[in-house]
Amino acid sequence: MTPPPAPTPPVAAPAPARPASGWEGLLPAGRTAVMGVLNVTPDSFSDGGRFVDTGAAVAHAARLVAQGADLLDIGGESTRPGAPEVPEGDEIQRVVPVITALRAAGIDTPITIDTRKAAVARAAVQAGASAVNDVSALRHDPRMAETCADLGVPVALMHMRGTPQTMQEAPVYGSVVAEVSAWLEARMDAAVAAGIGRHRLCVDPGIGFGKTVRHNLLLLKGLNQFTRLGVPLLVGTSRKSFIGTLLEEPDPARREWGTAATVTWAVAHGARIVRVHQVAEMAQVVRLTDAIRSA
Ligand code: PMM
Repeated sequence: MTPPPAPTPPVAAPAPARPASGWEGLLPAGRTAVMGVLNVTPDSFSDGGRFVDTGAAVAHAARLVAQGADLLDIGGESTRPGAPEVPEGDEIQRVVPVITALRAAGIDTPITIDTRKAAVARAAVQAGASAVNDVSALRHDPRMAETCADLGVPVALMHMRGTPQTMQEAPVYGSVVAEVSAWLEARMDAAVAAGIGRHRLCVDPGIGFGKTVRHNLLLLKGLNQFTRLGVPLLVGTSRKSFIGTLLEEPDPARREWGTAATVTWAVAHGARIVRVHQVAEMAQVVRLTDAIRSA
């Protein structure tokens, strides 16, 4: 009688390879990334109406890349205080032709789609966007978290109190840094629970979103505390109204020196990505601050 075959020893399952699809795969190594803003909207607070036309938007995006943008953040819905919501079909019509044209022109700079809507995120990624920037941190659209998990792209989670319609109604915090940080941590947990790997997340304290001037200053002052969350930190101060208030400068386009101060501070205190309108100038600011930091 032939003996029964020896049981096969269990084969250790190979460790799953860590997908190279997180934020670090999109960002330049060893220096702070400059995210150039491209709003394809009629009403964003600082550049609204300038790039509604696809040709003008593509030309501006190409200019931002030539000036040193490491990422392009393209949005089709203004999130300025009180802005009305844009139907998703209109938002898709604004952003997808721009993304398609940029990719057709051979511009391969990573594009983040600035949207709160799952259908827009999906259409933008299908057209060539590389990541999703959601100012509602996946709260606005109940399908957003599962869509981002399914698309397998990096996601930026930004803090906002309420919605763009309500966020500036007398915001109150106990300790703004502690509260925003705990909130972002909870949103990270929700994203991970929805199937978005931690390496695919970055966080943003949401400067100007449901904050007074003092809250914005305290968030910047305490910025390095957000690095404890263990994911890249994105900071967007460019031309925002707290700079206008402090400098008594109503024209957003004339807030660049104030923006430069905040970008320097953000880079020195842990920002991995800075979101700016004036890329050529801010890329210089970032380069010098990086050089001092790493000397
Ligand atoms: N600010 C605006 C829009 N999107 N996204 C992130 N992650 N962080 C920001 O600070 C941010 C954003 C509003 O500014 P805009 O009207 O100039 O785009």
